[in-house]
Amino acid sequence: MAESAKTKPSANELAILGELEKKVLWLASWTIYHANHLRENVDGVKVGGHQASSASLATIMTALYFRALRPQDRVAVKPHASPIYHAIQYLLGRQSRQKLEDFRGYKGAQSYPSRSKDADGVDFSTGSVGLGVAQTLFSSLVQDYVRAHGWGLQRPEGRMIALVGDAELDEGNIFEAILEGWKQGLRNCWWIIDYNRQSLDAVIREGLWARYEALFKAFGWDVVILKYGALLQQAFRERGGERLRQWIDNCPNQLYSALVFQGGAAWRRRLLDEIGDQGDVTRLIEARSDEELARLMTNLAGHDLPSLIEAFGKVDHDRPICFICYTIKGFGLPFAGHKDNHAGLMTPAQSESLRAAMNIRPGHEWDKFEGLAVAPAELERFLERVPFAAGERQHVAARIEVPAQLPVTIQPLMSTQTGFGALLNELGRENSATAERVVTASPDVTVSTNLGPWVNRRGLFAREKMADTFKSERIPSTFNWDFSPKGQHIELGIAEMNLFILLSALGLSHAINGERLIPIGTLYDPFIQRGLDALNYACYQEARFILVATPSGITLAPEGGAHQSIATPLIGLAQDGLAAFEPAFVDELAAILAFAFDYIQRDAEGEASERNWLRDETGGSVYLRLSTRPIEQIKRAMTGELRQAIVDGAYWQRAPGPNCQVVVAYTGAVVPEAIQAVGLMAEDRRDVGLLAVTSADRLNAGWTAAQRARERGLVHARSHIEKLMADVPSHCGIVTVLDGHPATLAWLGAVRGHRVRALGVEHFGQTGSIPDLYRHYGIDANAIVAAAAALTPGRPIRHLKALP
Ligand SMILES: Cc1ncc(C[n+]2csc(CCOP(=O)(O)OP(=O)(O)O)c2C)c(N)n1
Ligand SMILES: [Mg+2]
Repeated sequence: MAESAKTKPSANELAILGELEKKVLWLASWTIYHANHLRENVDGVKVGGHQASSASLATIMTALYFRALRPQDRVAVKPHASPIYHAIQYLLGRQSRQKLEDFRGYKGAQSYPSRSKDADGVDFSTGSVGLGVAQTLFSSLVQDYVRAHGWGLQRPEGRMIALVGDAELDEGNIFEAILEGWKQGLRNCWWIIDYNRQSLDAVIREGLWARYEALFKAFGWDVVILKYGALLQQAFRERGGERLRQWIDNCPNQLYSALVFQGGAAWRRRLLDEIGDQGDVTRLIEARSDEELARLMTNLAGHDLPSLIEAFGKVDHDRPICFICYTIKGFGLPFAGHKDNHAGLMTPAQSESLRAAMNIRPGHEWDKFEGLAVAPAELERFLERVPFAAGERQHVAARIEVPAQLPVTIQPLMSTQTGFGALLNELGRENSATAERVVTASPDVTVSTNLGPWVNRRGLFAREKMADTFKSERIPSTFNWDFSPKGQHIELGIAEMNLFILLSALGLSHAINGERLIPIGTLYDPFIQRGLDALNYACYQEARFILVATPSGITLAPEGGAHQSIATPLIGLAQDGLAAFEPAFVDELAAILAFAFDYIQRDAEGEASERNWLRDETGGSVYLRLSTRPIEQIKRAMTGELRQAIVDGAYWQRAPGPNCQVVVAYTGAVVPEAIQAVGLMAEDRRDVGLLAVTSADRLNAGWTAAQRARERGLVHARSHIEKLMADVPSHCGIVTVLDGHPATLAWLGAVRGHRVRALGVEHFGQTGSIPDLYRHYGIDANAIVAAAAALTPGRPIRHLKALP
């Protein structure tokens, strides 16, 4: 058995870890050097950012991965430490040499650790700084959620750990997360700050550690400051040592960095100059060679294995901890400490001398144990017993059975937002597997996005019970706000970033906790843009969730321009990993939601299916753009065929006749205007068609994929939209309309070469009534008719009024 992380390491183990630390630094450096100097580099682009930044974390990651981490722990590694991560996985037999040789190249190890693109078990992707850090916090909350519901208790509780660059803490989303973590009773979360006092551009401000310390403590975290390594601590105990400690404690970051870069002789000059006393202090300095002095003065705790091992090993509680580890950016490399070192790359000569110092023979650079002082067999034995490597990194969770159809009572006049509330309310009544696994979350817009009825039924989640005082005081209220460990709604503060990162964590529960959830997050549509990078991040790491964004567009008329979204349909179209829908009717929404419950659980590899050319087998997350506008509902039977067409993205609400002159293609809440316009044109244009587009995103994706398939020789490939448009005569014009940016549907004309006039909203909204605003922005029935008249020859359309 591996020695427990809690026990003190033996001298032998320390010796082995020291050798591994050297090897990790070498392999990471060689990987970067190889990618820049040796691999055929066709585009001539050199990479910076990795070398110095990686070296900063080599010791900390050695201490963690080879000793402190347990199989159940999950880690977000600072983006630029990717080569260190891959080197460690290589030593553990979880990464191939080929991938290292191809680092940053096609199909090679990724520049920044990636759950989806790397093959060596990355727990959390990182890249956009700050997001991976917050992801660990929310993953801890999700672990608590899962266990509080009685799932996954057979597995030990893991720690969620982030390796954080000090400049990364400038990202506001981190602070939003800390505040939310405090509210939710965060546990089992470690943030290890690589306090190298350098960012990308330069050396950072003095004394930040004290701000961090105060801040983390204010939110209930333990703070552990790891500043000086064993050598320095020993020196401080010598005569004159106290004076040395005072000097180094007061040394400005810039000067310290500069001296690190300059080396032993510079340290000696400076120290003798400033604190030399011809007595104890001078003796302390002069007793050391230049090399020894440099080693002493750079012996920060973040590069001192025994200090790190001790600090990590002695944690015996589940409170969140922030470790502030003093490090040196580029430690062990020629440009250590230099303020410009972020993009620093070793020259051939520098690499050569590092190779010589590491005892590595030319041609043996990739050999795992080359140049190490411990016998390979002993290293092998050690690596085989590393606790971290004992478990599966990615769990596989069973699929949750979901119903093919969702019950809902459709009122004659109803908005999609009300429909959403009604659908979840119905679901909340049930005792089904689906209902059990649904978890909702909202950043202070639970009630205003219509989650209230669901929350009344299923309760709010908290690790500790908290009753609704209004209820116990018998004050009438529409909403029951009881918290308990069994609750199924996570109420967040207003920060939308937190919503998306929480969805990312909930949506990876199947892989991280081995327990699948069906996460549904709600927010106002315009505020997607507030959290967009976090949404992109969640999609990039293949988290699975349903995002319900409502209200949307200028249809939110009296609320005005600050709350009216314009660009979000384009986000829906362009965001990878997210299938976007904008239904107009509640029966469409019911079909889409049932599809979404299934779709978010799919993760089969596979090519696009030949039915609609969408990669439906691979699944993804779902975005529903909903509206508060009550719409007269159509009474119709939901056939299997209609259901499929809704999910594929469009259907003919009124099929175009053989001599069709105009097609109106609409999306979402503008359906009454589209229907009215078709009626107004009926006498003056032949066979007008009305195309209901429920997902511009999926229509577009299927069309693109089918074209690509044809170009590759699959001549019969046809996408859903191509099939729908097959019989529309070429002289026909298409007017597209939605409450959002017109480009969302403008591409429809390119499918079969029809002329298009795309209506939508391009400029900021304002207050008004729906008719006022639809008229002003040109998406009312009259504007549709005017567009059709301009697009298609024929007699004047009688009902057309002059445009405002
Ligand atoms: C959101 C975002 N903005 C900017 C960057 C570019 N960038 C990468 S690393 C970095 C700063 C690095 O400083 P630090 O976190 O202290 O890490 P170190 O390089 O010191 O290891 C920046 C600005 C990024 N990756 N993500
Ligand atoms: Mg830094």
